[in-house]
Amino acid sequence: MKHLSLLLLLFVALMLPGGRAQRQLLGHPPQVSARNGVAELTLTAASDVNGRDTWLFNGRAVQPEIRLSPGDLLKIHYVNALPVSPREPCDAPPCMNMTNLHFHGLMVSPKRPQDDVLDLMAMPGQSLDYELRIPIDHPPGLNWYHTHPHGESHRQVLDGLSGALVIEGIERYAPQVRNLRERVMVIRERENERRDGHVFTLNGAVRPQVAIAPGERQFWRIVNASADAYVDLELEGRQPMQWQTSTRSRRPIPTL
Ligand SMILES: [Cu+2]
Repeated sequence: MKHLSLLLLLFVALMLPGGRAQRQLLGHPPQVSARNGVAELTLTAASDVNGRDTWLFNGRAVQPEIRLSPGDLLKIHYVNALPVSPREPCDAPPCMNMTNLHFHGLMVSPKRPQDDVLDLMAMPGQSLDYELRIPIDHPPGLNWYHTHPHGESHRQVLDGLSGALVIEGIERYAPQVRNLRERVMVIRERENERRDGHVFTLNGAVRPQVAIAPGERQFWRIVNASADAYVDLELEGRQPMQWQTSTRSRRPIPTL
């Protein structure tokens, strides 16, 4: 897919403007981390009550955040519970509601059972079992995972079938973030409810409020998980924000 990933390391020492109590606070998805070197989860693609594609994790419509360290093993049982007859259009008919996973940014094998987006494909009623070994020398940083069936991935990613995937260890390159409160922010371009326009969401909410104390510094990791939209980041308010890209071409920039 053609899309811009923003892999940013960002510090702020700002207060968001007041008077926004009506806004939803930024939420965070459940995290999946490794135990004894293995992170394991079951993810299900399904159709929600409005006919849109969604992921189910532990019975909830939510996109888990996966956190791994170099050397860890990631095991995902990916279930395609989408209806045989799609309820949404796709880019390249005939739409068959097939699905799979791509691990955007990870330096892992493109062969099954790892990041194989060409041969690994689940039709409705089928499932896939991924096993990815994170190389011991894998760069730390924020990556993401999303579906990648050609012709249908645009619709699925627009519906939000994507999540953040963090490789731990960034503090080795940027020790300043070691004790900061960290927030992972996933920007998604979504279709609005009327299906006549698009809107950006941050961790699933439209323009949520981020709690931060006066003078506090936080470590924000931001990824653009849109299907094909670019984003121009701006923090609402009067003061400028300081930010720095932490990775480029999947390599950390040790300049913070
Ligand atoms: Cu991608």
